[in-house]
Amino acid sequence: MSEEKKQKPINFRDVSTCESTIQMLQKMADDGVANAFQRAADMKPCPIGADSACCKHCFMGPCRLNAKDPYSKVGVCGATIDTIGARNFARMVASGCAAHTDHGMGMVDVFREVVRGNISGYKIKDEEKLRSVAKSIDIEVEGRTAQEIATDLYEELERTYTQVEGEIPFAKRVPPKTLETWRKAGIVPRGAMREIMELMHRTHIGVDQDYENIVKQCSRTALVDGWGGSMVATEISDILFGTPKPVVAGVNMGFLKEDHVNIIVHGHEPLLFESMIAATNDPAYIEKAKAAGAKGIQLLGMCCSGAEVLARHGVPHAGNFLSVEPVIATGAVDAMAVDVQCIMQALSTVSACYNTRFFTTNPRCRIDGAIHVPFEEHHPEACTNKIVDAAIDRFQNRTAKIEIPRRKDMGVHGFSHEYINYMLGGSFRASYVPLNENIINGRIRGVAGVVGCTNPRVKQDYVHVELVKELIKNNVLVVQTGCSQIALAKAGLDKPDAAVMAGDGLREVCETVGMPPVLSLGSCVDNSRILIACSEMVRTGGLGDSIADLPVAGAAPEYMSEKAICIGQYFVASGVYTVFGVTFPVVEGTKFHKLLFEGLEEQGFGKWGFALDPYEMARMMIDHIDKKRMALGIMGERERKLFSMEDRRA
Ligand code: SF4
Ligand code: MSK
Repeated sequence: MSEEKKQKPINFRDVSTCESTIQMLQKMADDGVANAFQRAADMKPCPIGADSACCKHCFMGPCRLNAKDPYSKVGVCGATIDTIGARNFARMVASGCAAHTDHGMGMVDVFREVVRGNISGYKIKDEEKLRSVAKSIDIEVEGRTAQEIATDLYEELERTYTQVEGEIPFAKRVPPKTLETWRKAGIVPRGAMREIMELMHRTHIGVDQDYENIVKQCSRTALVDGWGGSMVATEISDILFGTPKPVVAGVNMGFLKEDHVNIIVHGHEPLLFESMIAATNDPAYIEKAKAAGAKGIQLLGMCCSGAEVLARHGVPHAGNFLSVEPVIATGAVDAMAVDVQCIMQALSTVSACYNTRFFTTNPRCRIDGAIHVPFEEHHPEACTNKIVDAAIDRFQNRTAKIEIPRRKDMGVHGFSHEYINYMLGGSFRASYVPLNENIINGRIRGVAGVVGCTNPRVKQDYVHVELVKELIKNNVLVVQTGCSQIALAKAGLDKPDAAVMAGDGLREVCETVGMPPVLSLGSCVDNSRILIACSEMVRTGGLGDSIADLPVAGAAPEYMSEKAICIGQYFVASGVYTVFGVTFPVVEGTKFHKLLFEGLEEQGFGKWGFALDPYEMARMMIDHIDKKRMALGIMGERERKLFSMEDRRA
């Protein structure tokens, strides 16, 4: 339970702004249970690794270069800091892309079996979405049955993963000028397997040793994630489980109920969660829970699994990545079931400390100490029934002391790129015209995507929340995914009345439409919704010919995963200025760094940025938006409102 070695004392208020997490961190400390914040304080990050100045791609090394004097040395094979940096970065992109595309390919597998009638537990729920996705890639829809269209669609979308030559299907959704830039650079993705394989090959010892050439394959691989694997995952999930529409839903640990059997699902794929919803609503199980002395069964989500069902069904969300260990310390979690990605190994230990039944369900993700119950789409109930049974049993035999933080935050979630149409245009003239018009007339200065994880190397939620407040104050409409949106939901910014915190122009638009200034779009794979929204803005007109012309910017201020690096690279390659916080894994002052932070923009793409301070990050994003407005000739006279120190204190 406790860690024997001496721990660095930490003040929990210095590491998180989430009141519930802070309360539970205190409880964990009192109970002698370790947590990620404490481990981060005790683990000094290796500076050479953090800067990517170390290569271990062969056994003549590992070779460590000096980040302070990067050109003073080369590796044993002669690799320069630019080659080493680019190869390390490329492998992060490959890993992130593999995670999302494996998820997406799994969704196509399920979709195919549903269409063929081999899986009966799921069905096509959103036929309108099926037709619109098919139409977007030139599949004939007129006069055809859903079955016929769906058959063509899964066959076509499989190419996203397996195709060896040609362009991926969703390349058809890319604005022509953006696509032309990709074609000129030779980076239109073929298929995910091919791109990841080639990137891994090229970063092997003795292959691609030209950082500019490596970056091209980085972009190609990242693009097959954003416009491929992730986009397919989002679209198939919408077709099978419904396209999200705004729903009032709750976030925070206060949604755990002491007198209920509490089950949390954590991870990324929607399948396990959708089946858990069915199991926990089964009258037989509700009766069983009651017979065990509970008032019912409370299902909650965490991380991106939670974000998927928060958006689609309004299932309450218990917290983002760094709250996953603390929530178990409530003692009220009877079972936690996980699938893939962002599952800390320590959850197994923490669960054991509080007698929470901890289940892995995916063959790709097994954890020492967890109970493994395989989830099979053909018989999902075989898995979910075991989890619910175990949760009821644990409820009946609870031994852990229960302390549930009281905080509950209600807000509006589930904005899809389709809904943005209806919301701004109304059902009779649904389109992006009103959004573009409001950008052109200056009420909305631009659009920012603020996304990504939380990371114990920075104060949890703080950078997300301060950055977003600063952006909306400056009339920048914010769209969100992943753990970031949960941070903002806890801060109350995803409610329509948060419009009072926005600048006058954005506030007027929000109040007219009745929308919040911060729109939650879903999970990490749903960043693809932001790409489609950008395409729609270009297609609608008045804001340039390519995504690179748009007054938009992106940020992942507290990221921690390689998936985030891949997401960042696909936004950059699509034309978006993308600013990351925490640390940037490339040595500053190198040619490779200069290419990412300046050179790519000169070639017609977006570019990377880095800042730790949320206000500096906001300034960089707003400056970029203004630069684009200036180039479009829509700058106009406007006064920038940055918070004074006094405002911030207040
Ligand atoms: Fe060193 Fe080159 Fe081997 Fe990397 S590939 S470990 S730089 S010798
Ligand atoms: S869950 S990738 S911590 S956003 Fe997608 Fe959150 Fe980051 Fe995982």
